[in-house]
Amino acid sequence: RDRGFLSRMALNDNKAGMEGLNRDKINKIIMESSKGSRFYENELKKEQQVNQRIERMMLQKAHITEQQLSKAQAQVEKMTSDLERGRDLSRVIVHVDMDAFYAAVETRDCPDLMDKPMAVGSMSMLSTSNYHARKFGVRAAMPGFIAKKLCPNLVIVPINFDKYRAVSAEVREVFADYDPHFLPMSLDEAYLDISDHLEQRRGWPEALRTHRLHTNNTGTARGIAPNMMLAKVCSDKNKPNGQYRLPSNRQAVIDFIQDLPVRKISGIGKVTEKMLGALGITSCSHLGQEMALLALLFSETSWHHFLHISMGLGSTHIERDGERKSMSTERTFGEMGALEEQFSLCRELCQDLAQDLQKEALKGKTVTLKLKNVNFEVKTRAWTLPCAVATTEELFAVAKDLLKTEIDNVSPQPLRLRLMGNLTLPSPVCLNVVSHWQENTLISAFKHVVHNNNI
Ligand code: DCP
Ligand code: MG
Repeated sequence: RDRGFLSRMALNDNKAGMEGLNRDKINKIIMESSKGSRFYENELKKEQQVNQRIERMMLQKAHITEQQLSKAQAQVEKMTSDLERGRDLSRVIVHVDMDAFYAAVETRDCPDLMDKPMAVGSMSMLSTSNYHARKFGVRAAMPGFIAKKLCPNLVIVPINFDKYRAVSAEVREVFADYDPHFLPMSLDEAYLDISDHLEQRRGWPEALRTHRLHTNNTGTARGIAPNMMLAKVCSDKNKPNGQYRLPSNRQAVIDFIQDLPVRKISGIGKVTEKMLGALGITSCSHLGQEMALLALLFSETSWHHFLHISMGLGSTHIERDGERKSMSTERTFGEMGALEEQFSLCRELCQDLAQDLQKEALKGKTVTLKLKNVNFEVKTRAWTLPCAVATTEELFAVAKDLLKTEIDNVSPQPLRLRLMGNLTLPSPVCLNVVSHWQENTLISAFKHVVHNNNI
């Protein structure tokens, strides 16, 4: 799949609704439109770094002895049988993920969009696209101007975050009926443990067993499985508007995982996919077969993770309030104009963070602001307060100062990005407000990713 000399830039079709596309044609357009941009240059740099990592890994592999391999094999086998003994198939975990979330909300408000290829965002960046648009290769994190080349009839609707937040709140009310401790992962995604609910409803009369809310225009995919890792894969399987239930028995889990591409697993991104690919590993069953080698080449955390995946194991316990260590949400924005806009965005992130903190009755002491500059270099600035805070104003008071310091640091001239159509962007393209709960424990991270394709 890594054709073309810059595979990182190639269409990422690891997304529902993007199967069977003409990748070569789409990639040609993406490459031609991106070449020379800072984004492209940075991707090129990252690609070279990954290639070097792979070279080092292959060199290391060449020096592995039979003895090392059999020792590692014994270690893997021991761990496999320990993990097998701990396999828990008793929980029913649901992963819910809205279909084309922002696009679905916009379509609810403008039904004419239903049959048109459409995306939400701007000419500089798209946040998502509907399933029609995906057939053209148009997807989230792609600049709108490239999307327009792939699909000239694409309708681009500007982002309206307040609206998505309101829909999300409605949906979360429904989740709470099934699992009051559900774990929201982003506005459109959550894990629920419905085991207790299923137990309770056994005693309910038939009429009560249908939810009071009937379907609306917003499609939803659900994945039901014995653990979180599998449920996440299952919800993606029958997208859009589908459900997939993986039965709670060991054989079904093993069969399910066999031919599953590693990239389908949450946490395995394009870099890991490429490194594993270099070792001939593309499916989860390959992972299982090569565990000894992986134990020698990867860190302990990584190979333990791989082993869990290859056995179809995942978390069966959704972290409850208070034990919660981290939450994050990702938003893609295109343009940020003036300074005021950066500050108001910063405040918005603080507001999101405050809402989530308050929902879980948590507070944080350290506010971290993460910034990415035009050259895609990441900076993190943090400030620890004497006592824990939780409100928007408290968080913003700190985040604002951190942001201001960074903006002042690039003076006299604020860094400017050029964009298509002579749009001018200020420097930070990525904002991350993170709050820590107790010492060094991350409880909340707000990722705000803004790509810049300043052609
Ligand atoms: N989002 C974003 N930037 C990204 C990815 C997503 O701003 N790089 C936003 C827009 C999406 C929402 O988050 O509508 C949910 O993300 P998903 O990855 O679940 O994507 P969708 O819900 O749009 O599509 P799918 O049907 O594949 O779930
Ligand atoms: Mg979704």
